[in-house]
Amino acid sequence: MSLIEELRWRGLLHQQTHDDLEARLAKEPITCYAGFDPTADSLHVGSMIPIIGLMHLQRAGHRPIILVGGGTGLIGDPSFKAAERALLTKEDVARNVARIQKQLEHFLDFTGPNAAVVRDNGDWLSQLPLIDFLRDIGKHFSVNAMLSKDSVRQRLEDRDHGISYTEFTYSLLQAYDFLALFEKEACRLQLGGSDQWGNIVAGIDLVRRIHGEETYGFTLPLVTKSDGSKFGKSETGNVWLDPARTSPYTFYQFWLNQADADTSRYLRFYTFLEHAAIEDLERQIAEEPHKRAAQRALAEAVTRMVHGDAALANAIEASEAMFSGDLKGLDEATLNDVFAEVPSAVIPHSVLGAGRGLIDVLVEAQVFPSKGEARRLIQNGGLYLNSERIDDAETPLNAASLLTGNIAIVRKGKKNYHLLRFE
Ligand code: 383
Repeated sequence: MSLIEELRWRGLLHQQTHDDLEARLAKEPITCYAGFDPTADSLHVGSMIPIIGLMHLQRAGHRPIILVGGGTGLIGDPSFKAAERALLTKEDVARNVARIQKQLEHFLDFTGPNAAVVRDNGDWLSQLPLIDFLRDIGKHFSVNAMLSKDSVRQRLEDRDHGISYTEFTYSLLQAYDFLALFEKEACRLQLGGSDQWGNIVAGIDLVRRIHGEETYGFTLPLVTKSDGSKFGKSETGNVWLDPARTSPYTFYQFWLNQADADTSRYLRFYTFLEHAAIEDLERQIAEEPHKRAAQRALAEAVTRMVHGDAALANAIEASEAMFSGDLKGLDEATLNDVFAEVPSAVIPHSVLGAGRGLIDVLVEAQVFPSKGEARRLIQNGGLYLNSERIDDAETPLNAASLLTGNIAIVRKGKKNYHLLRFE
């Protein structure tokens, strides 16, 4: 199977600029790039798609360039964005560049004949003299053509959410990047999400006008969900690659909880499992969906790729504990991870030796609005401390109430957790 056939099989090929891209890739190794703007200090699961594209290209012998937008991040890409973005400070952009560069480096191979390289477009964009830029680059762009691009249409039609001159220029900067990488690195292919089509074509046109040479582009799909809701959000917000923002446990759970209707697509997009293995999992979705083997395989593969084996093992262990309701045996770090997003209360450690009642302290820690409410839940058999049901409203609170370290976990009903930290 050719690389293009492989990408097509996986549903990763959305649009290509040239019909002979496949032949060009088969002929000899190509240098290719994808760009990432430092709009936040972490990438998220949506930004992984072009990274995966670069990984496929590198596995097929091509040379990937990761471009971080230290320059473009100071401007802001308006493509398909409903409103003007707030400008980031230069300090924030520099900090974000360092962080996302580190994340990106994790996915590619920086050794061998087709070693990946990282470039920062701040290195050339921040040096551009305005007059030269307008004369040498700007002359190749027709404002009339720019006004007709889908990516900015909404902003041009809606006067309330117009577009600044700053953002309108963005596409020229990305085009200039392709030119710079063509000249400096002999780069001839750019990939990106489908929202990047206009910017990619702008670069190809610029290289053609200035050098009379052909460069290529293709886009990958933007990931969507079958039920129409937005992909890449967990209950608590975006699913980030930074473990400090989205814990490996939450990350693993995000993939594990995908709907049957989406799982096959995501296996093809996000994993490097063999075709036969994916087809076998697809059969299992159809025949024994309750076993969720495909979701498990998906969650394992992606968590391993992003967070490594040890974090994956932890996430699986924690998931099993949460599923069975038996939290004993989880260590403090894992508990902090699993319950990172539940409400927590800090209680003075001395309370443990003060002979106080459990529900008394729970009201004080605002786990319950009143003792009456706590009693009612106990009567209904719905209050748990460290996975043990509490049957007696007079249960005392003491050192034996701790699960591990200085942590106790309260569960109200089926899955309403609170974390108590005794400090
Ligand atoms: C900057 C300079 C270049 C080439 C590309 C860029 C970044 C590009 C952009 N990309 C998005 C981003 O950074 O804004 N102008 O947030 C997203 N990407 C990837 C993918 C995606 C795109 O990082 O479709 C989703 O994640 O391309 O929206 O010379």
